[in-house]
Amino acid sequence: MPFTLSPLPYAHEALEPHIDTLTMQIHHGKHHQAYVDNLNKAIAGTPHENKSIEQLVKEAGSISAAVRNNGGGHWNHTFFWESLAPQAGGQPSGKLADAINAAFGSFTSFQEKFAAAGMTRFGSGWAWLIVKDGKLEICSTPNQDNPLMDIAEVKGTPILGVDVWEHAYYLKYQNRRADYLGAFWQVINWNVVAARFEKAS
Ligand code: MN3
Repeated sequence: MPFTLSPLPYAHEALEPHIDTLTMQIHHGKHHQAYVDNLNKAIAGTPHENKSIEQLVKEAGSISAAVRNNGGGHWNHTFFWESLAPQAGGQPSGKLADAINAAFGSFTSFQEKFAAAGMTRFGSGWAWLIVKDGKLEICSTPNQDNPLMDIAEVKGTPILGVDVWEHAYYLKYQNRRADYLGAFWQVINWNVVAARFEKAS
């Protein structure tokens, strides 16, 4: 099988109390595992077997719905786990902080706009901070789509993303997506986001 689920880069309970242990166990061990398993089934015996996950995602417009949804699910969740850390949060510094201030006016204004993108994504999807033409932008995508996909409404290089599917927050926050999005700021690994920004700029 070409794709495998990597272990989380921290313990399941490491993001407590912001993201609870049971949610992390089910989200990573069941949901993400299912995207990997279904992706492997969907590409078995096809020319897609030899492609990287990045290649598959970029070709989303010309691959089957099963490969698009599960390939997107695999890429998005891997990216999401790597964006988080215990004892994290706070604010970015350096060039990333400057770029956020230039694009959105202030860190607080960026937080408001990013949360609004997550809140207004109807149903399941993701909110993203991307680099597009050298500048930062906020956008959102439905289902397991992402801004790398050729079919994305707004295309760019993601440097931060938040999963707003109910499975990401329902056990702890129930219908309170806004509370989950508020807690998300406490677990962002800005070092990782800054490194992605450097690479994308
Ligand atoms: Mn998810």
